[in-house]
Amino acid sequence: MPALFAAALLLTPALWSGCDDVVSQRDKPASKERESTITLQIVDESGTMEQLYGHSAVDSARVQLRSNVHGSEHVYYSDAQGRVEVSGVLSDLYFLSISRPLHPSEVDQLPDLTDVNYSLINRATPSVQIRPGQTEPIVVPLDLIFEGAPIVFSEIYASGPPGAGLYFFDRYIEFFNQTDSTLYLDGLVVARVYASVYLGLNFIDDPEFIHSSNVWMFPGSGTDYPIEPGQFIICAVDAIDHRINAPESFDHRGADFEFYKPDAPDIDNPEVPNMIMIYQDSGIDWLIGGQADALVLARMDTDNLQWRDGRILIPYEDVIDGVEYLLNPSELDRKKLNPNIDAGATGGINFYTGRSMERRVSISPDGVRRLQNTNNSSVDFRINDRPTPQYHPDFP
Ligand SMILES: [Ca+2]
Ligand SMILES: [Ca+2]
Ligand SMILES: [Ca+2]
Repeated sequence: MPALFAAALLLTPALWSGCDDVVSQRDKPASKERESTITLQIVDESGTMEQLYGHSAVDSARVQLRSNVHGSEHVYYSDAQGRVEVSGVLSDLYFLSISRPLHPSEVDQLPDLTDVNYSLINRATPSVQIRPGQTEPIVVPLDLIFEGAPIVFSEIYASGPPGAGLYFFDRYIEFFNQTDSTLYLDGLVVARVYASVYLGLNFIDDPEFIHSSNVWMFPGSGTDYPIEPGQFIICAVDAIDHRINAPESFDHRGADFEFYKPDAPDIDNPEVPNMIMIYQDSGIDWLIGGQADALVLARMDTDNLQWRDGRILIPYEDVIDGVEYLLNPSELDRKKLNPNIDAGATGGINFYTGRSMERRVSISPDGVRRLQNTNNSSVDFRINDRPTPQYHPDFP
């Protein structure tokens, strides 16, 4: 963790509170002053709890706090009144992930809901500031979401390997089948969310669409490329043995797919199926940001594309999953992906460090292992020192 937050430490005044730590180890009273006790009041704003129990308090919610500067994590469960007492934590900005899955028996009592995988989550409040002397409870509203994303981004490796100069063609993205059924990747779209700091363009608040100038599609005509329950697949920039160019990198000859850009001098491994380029306005290969970017997986009508100002429009309702990453993941004001798809951001990885971003495993009360997807990458993802292509270390 320390390296992950090194960038944040250099950039924020929190550095000075970090220095206080060293002093305060010899000066206990000062240290005590910086620890805070606050109450979170978890309130359902969707009307679901009201409908079920006649009040808006959310009981049994799993509340996860992660300190921005210190990296420490705390997990609590709300009581019958929807309260969580957070005690003895250091003052800081905390990323917040709250999830209260609805029990199937609760869903049964709600005629508007058609499936079983619903959760109340804190979409509108991805973080809280905890300061000493706060006496008023912090009220955190929850929304109802359908947790149905059948296929999720499980890992993004974009930084490039160490010790190989400016080499970064070993990048890959990894997907995971969260369901109990065989699914098909055929025709699914992978797109990069467009924004331009230089042109002052950012479509984060667009009410309908993601704007993209980098859109690729899985091959196949419907049932050619299955992904089995619990399977991890990778799409590599080039399906070659990268260890020839970068000793710290990987042999991607066994990749599931590769991005082959037909209008460029790109490499095509005939053994590995190619991702199909729909549109990419620049670059000699599939190109994503090494330190910051946002990607979505979508199922959309690629025969009738909608365009605006030279970019493809992707309806939000077609998005299956989306992830944003930033060089400083606490700077959420730099986001470009709508918070309804990803309320937070992972990242904090510098170029050529060989590190990747990987979704965490969550274990349900009945012991089922899934990848955490609360639509908040600040808490759903963690950082790997070594990428894990086609597997997850916590997923036997
Ligand atoms: Ca390629
Ligand atoms: Ca190929
Ligand atoms: Ca992996």
